Amino acid sequence: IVGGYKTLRGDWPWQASLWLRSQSKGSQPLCGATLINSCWLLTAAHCFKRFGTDATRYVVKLGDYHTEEQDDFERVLTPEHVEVHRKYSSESWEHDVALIRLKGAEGKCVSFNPHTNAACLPAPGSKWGKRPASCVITGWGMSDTEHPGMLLQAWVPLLPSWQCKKRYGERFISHSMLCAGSMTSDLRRHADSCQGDSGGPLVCQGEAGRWVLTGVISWGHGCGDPSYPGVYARVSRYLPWIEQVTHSTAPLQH
Ligand code: 4AZ
Repeated sequence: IVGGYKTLRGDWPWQASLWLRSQSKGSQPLCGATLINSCWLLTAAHCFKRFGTDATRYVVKLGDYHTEEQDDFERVLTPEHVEVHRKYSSESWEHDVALIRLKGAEGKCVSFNPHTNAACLPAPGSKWGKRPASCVITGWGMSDTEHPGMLLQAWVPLLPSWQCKKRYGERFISHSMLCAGSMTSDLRRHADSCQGDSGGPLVCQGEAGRWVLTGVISWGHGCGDPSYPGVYARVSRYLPWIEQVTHSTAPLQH
């Protein structure tokens, strides 16, 4: 996160991180992820591009705040299954979403506490009105602040698609993507997601102050450049897919 601020412990209880399991060097951080219920996390498909979708190669951390320190509520869990969207394209970055299932009995994998809780998914058919929504991105990715290892946050405005297409080109921004970030250059520090934040949440505050998982941090040209906003997978487009995968009664396989 660039142009952001440090969070407070427990502020974003759905924030998770995906690590590559490694015997020799300890685990290696790969991506952010978002807890969407007790057993499932939503992340980016491209997080599995390098090391594949064998769930046993990864670990998921929940309730974490400081990556370098042992936090009281931090939990390290082993995923049971990784489901990358069938139509994900590493060329176009289209459908950059994946689901991770945690180990545990049906519907009960992790218990919630003040530091671990699920984010709300958008209501089916819901759309943000004309008003710009207040949205926040969070992550442990590259930053320009002096808080190494701490979870950072930044407020980013959602942008109309045409504005984003004007910068990246019409054919690169699909209906399943959304763009966020300030495009004016009068701000001292531009808020944006960056390398290492991918897969993590863009949450927007809806009615009654509810935080809704609206985007999955996906891609962008550089970080914090006002000419190139961050691009996110539009979660509302994936509700049927999320429903289908998380409610599948078929036995899960690796
Ligand atoms: C990345 O490399 C990445 N500024 C994620 C988000 C953005 C750029 C790069 C958006 O994972």
